[in-house]
Amino acid sequence: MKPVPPAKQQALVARLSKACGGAYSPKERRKYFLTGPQWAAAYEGHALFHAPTRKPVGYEDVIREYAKIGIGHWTTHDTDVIPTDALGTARQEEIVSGIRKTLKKHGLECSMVTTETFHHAVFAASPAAEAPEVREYAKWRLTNTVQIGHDLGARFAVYWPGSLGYQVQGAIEETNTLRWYADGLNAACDADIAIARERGRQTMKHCLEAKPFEPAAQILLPSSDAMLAFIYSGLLKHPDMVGLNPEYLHELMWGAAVRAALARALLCGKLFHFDINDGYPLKHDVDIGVGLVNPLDWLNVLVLLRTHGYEGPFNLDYKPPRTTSNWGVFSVSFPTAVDRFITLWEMAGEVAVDPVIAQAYEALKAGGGGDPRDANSLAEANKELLTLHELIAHRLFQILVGAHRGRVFAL
Ligand code: GLT
Ligand code: MN
Ligand code: MN
Repeated sequence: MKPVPPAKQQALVARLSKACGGAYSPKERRKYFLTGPQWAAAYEGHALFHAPTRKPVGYEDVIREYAKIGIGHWTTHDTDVIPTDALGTARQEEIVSGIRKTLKKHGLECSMVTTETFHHAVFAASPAAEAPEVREYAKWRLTNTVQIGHDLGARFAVYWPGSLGYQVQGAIEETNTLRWYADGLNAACDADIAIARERGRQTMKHCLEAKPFEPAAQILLPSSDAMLAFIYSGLLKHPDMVGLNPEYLHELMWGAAVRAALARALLCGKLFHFDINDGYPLKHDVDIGVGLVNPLDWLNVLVLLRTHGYEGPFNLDYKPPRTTSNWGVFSVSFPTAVDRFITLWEMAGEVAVDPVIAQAYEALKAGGGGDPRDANSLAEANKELLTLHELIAHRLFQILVGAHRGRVFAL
């Protein structure tokens, strides 16, 4: 094949993407509580060893393109859209009102706001730094974001603590740092209560997001479980307002069974929000599109969430790869991520009503009898029944590849 000239490349990608088929309509996509981050679509492909490969994209473009795709909700950091120096000024109000108009024009809602407490040099020692003035500033940033959230009608606020940790041992005293971090959250919840009362709105759900590595060498709240312990530590003034925003990859990164991590959050009633993406265990935060690495695991995760009636947002917190163009971000990356999610969600529904799986679970729960005081008799009584575990896993694989609907491979 001859080289494909740049002017013909979009048409080629569009043709092949159409040939893939299986796309849901924007109307169908809007039925799901899928939320699109400003920062995900605007990610320019840069990293420590990477120069940007894409041009900057503003919120007008992101919101318009999300609307076309059928992503009904938008999420943002304060500084994704408001320059740090303009925070809290009249310029902030102008920008927020511009966002409100753009959302309305395209029929989108802002579901979540979050504060950037990790990028700016002021947060080099984290938002819970030793210097009281830095912590004062961090508190102000969090409360300002809560106000922006109310201005935009958001129901969720997310907190990723960034550099809450250390590079060198002994540099910080962990208990102090955690207390100071809690002070920031307490200020945000207090502000929320006051603003909600004043405006006759509901308070927001405040969601902590853990990541085990990055950007510090050691992280003080590295997992969702650590955050649950923090919520129940007695340091929070309003623990009922605070829950979790687990991210699929952040749990996988430390080697967790993501489904088990989510189950623990569900049991505590703290699964408020969920960042969806994919990646690899024990690697850095590659934020690959949902379902591209671990589709079987994803199917299992969604079975759990469907079973427990999770109704919170699914936030598309991934990074379109550096190899995808600005055009590709909205024509290929986001629509295909959304469609993989919907397909997996539908498949999870099929698992829930699958007769083979249902009968296997039922039989396993009935058990094989035996004498509860005799280990050998119990093992013997359940021996054949337990083969069902492997059969269930095979059935899930069949559902993943469509074999349960009669798809065959050269039988
Ligand atoms: C940062 C992090 C994400 C979080 C964002 C929310 S910040 O990009 O890597 O996983 O969800 O603040
Ligand atoms: Mn995330
Ligand atoms: Mn991530």
